[in-house]
Amino acid sequence: MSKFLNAKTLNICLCLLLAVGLTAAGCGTDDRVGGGSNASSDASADYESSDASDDSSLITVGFSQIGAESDWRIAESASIQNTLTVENGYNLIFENGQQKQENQLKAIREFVDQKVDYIILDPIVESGWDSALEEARDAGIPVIIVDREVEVEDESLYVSWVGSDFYLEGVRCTKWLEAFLEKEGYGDEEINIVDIQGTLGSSAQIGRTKALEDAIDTHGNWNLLAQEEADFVQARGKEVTQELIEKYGDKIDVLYCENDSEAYGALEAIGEAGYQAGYNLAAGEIMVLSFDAAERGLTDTKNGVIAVDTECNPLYGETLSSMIKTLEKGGTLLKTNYVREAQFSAYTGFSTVIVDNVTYPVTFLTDAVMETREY
Ligand code: GYE
Repeated sequence: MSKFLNAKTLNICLCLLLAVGLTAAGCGTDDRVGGGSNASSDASADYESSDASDDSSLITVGFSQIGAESDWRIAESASIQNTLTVENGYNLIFENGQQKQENQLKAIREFVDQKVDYIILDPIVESGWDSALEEARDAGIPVIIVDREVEVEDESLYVSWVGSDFYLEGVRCTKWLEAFLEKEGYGDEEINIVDIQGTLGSSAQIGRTKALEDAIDTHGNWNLLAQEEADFVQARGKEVTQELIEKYGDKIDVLYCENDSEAYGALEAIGEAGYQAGYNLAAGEIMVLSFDAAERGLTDTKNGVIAVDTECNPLYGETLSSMIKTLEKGGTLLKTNYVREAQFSAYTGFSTVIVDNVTYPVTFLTDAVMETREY
């Protein structure tokens, strides 16, 4: 953005979608800030693998989790571990994949050997699951996919998927950026954007990256300076941002971080390099965009150092429990279930973004809003 270079040198509502009654926090509104208990303390739960108990009246569920790479992931694990409890009628076997698909494949095979009643899989990447899921299907074990998606030849390998529309999240973010630039008179300026990507091949990365690339294609004045993978991890987010600042320095206008943890790292790197994160592009501030809306991400958003945080909701515990209960009663689930999500900013210039003729709220972040958050 030439003009700025100088300055810088200075909740899909699941209840609608599942065929037999489900509950999901936030149903009925796109803005999930309205209710629920504060689950942030759940994040202290133990995420180590756990073993099956012998009580045969319990429903045994094997959950293959990706790892613990981000606040989001920790909140998701806590939600599932705190819901699929013995008191609620479950015997949960939790396997932490430590960020490796091979560990997740091994976990699925172990669940099959253990003859669990259900398998829940949160897949690190989309491809490579066919044979392990075939083994589960051959053993008659229903598989529910959560959060990220799988790309399989035969869709009957899993019963149902519930997760986010990652492309829509990305589009909501880029629409916010477009509206901001327009509103602040930067609409015709050159805008240099850097994409700090999540784990390559994961649904969250694929959808969010594609949304940015599509927006860049339709905005002649938006330039994609670089795309670097940071694996959804804070430390990598920091390293990658340091390298990018060294390489592009004053040129960077916008950092599109594909999750909050990367944004935390990016903010550290920005500060250490002597830059400021914020909205004032003309004064040389770097605008940080993020996804997840975890507690710290929203605090940073309230303070204006993350410009907009597009929610990705990790609280799947109740939803998964409802899905399993539906299957237990002989009910059926829709194959594809999107959760509804919100978007947050401390910028007051506008309060909605429009995507494909649908109007989505952008929630102005206040302390009162923060208090209603569950993760
Ligand atoms: O955005 C990120 C996490 O798959 C939606 O994975 C999830 C993503 C989330 O590590 O923080």
